[in-house]
Amino acid sequence: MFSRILIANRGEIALRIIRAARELGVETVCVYSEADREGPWLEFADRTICIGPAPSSESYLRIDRIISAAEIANVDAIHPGYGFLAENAHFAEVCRDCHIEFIGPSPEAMGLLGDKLSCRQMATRTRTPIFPGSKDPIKSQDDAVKLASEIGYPVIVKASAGGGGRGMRIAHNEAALRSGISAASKEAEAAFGNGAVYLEKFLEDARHVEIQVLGDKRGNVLQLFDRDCTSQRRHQKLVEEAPAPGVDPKKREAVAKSAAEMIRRAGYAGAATVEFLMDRDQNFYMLEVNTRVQVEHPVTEMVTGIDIVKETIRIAAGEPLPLKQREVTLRGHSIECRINAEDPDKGFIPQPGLITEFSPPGGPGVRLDTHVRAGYRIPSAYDSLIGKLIVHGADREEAIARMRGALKEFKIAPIKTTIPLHRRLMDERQFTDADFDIHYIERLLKSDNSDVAQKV
Ligand code: MV4
Repeated sequence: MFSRILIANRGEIALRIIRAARELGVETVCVYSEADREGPWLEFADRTICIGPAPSSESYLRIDRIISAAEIANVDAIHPGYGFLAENAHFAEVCRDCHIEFIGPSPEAMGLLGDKLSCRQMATRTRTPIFPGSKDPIKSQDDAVKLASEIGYPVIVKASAGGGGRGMRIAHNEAALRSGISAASKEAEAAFGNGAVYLEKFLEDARHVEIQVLGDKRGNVLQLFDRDCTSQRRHQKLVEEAPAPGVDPKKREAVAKSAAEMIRRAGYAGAATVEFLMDRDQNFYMLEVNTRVQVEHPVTEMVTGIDIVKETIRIAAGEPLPLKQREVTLRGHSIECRINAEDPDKGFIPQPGLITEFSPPGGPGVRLDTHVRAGYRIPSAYDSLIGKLIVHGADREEAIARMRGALKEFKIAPIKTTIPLHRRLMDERQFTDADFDIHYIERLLKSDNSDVAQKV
């Protein structure tokens, strides 16, 4: 096992990694920016090193500064968490060149699965279901028009190097397809330095279901079943749960098995998430693979009993996965609400500032992953996630009841948060019946605004 690791991240995930490392007897070194000087998580690290000013481009994204800190502190490995440099294959390569273990996949595996087209090819080889569409980048508008007429409109143009909803264009006809291709390609070239785009059949309403996978350095993989992340707004997830409600167990098993095989074939070590859309008839279509630990990993930990963050460290140190697939079983149901310092009544505008009151909830089956406490000032330079409230219950009904109670107890003041929105969601029939799709939250918020407009 490693003696010491560096955590190239901040906030709740930095604290989550500190906790995992501590249990493994591994020392932690946290790098931080000037805006995070008072970050409560830093108290729990064995050593802290300032790497620059507040903007992440001058601190958490600076490979040179992070590597310098790693050399100074003499660490064995770097954990990137999520966001920042977590999916940067160049960073993983620099770590390797510097003989520092990157806690995550090799740059090769990251490249293979991070590129959407090569990921689709990998899916084809392992019979993981995908949308009908391109095998290779679009060569010309005419070729794309021909393919679109084969698969049928609507279609979606996506950037091969993109992800998380950037660089996409929906086309309902030939004219829109032609302009969509050049727009998406230009955008992808500017954003990722790679203008390759491809075509898929577009599915209008669906649920977002993803499979958690772990791979070790000996070619073993485990699938840890699925999560539903359908409740989202503008590609920001609000609520996640495990297992995905209403999925047929045989279907779940088959999709998860194919997802795990994809990860194994990529020679992947670490935590990976294979994202799917699921239609009303429970047909799955692979969207992309996230090559990192995800924000919503706790719901999977709660239903499988596996500490995913601890495993990422063990795997990077060369240790084998602790279980066989048949020993991975699902127990109960878990739900996570993302608590953001944002005002949902004002278009989710961020609410940086001083927190004077912070009363966390408690009781059986309640977990709070947060770096926040009373007296903490939320900086404006980073994303507004201040914590994740996670519950576990014997079934979905009990989990929802627990979440309701925990949200009732949870008090944060004076800044606005997403807590009141979550309280409301837990009472919405569409949520409690899991009768939702990826546009559900936006529709719900829109109906509020039109009510207001009518009153005015
Ligand atoms: C799609 C799609 C419909 N059809 N692909 C959005 C983010 C990126 N991961 C892929 N995305 C989508 N791809 C096809 N062929 C709809 C979306 C999509 C979406 C997917 C998951 C969660 C939320 C979403 C919100 C809007 C669009």
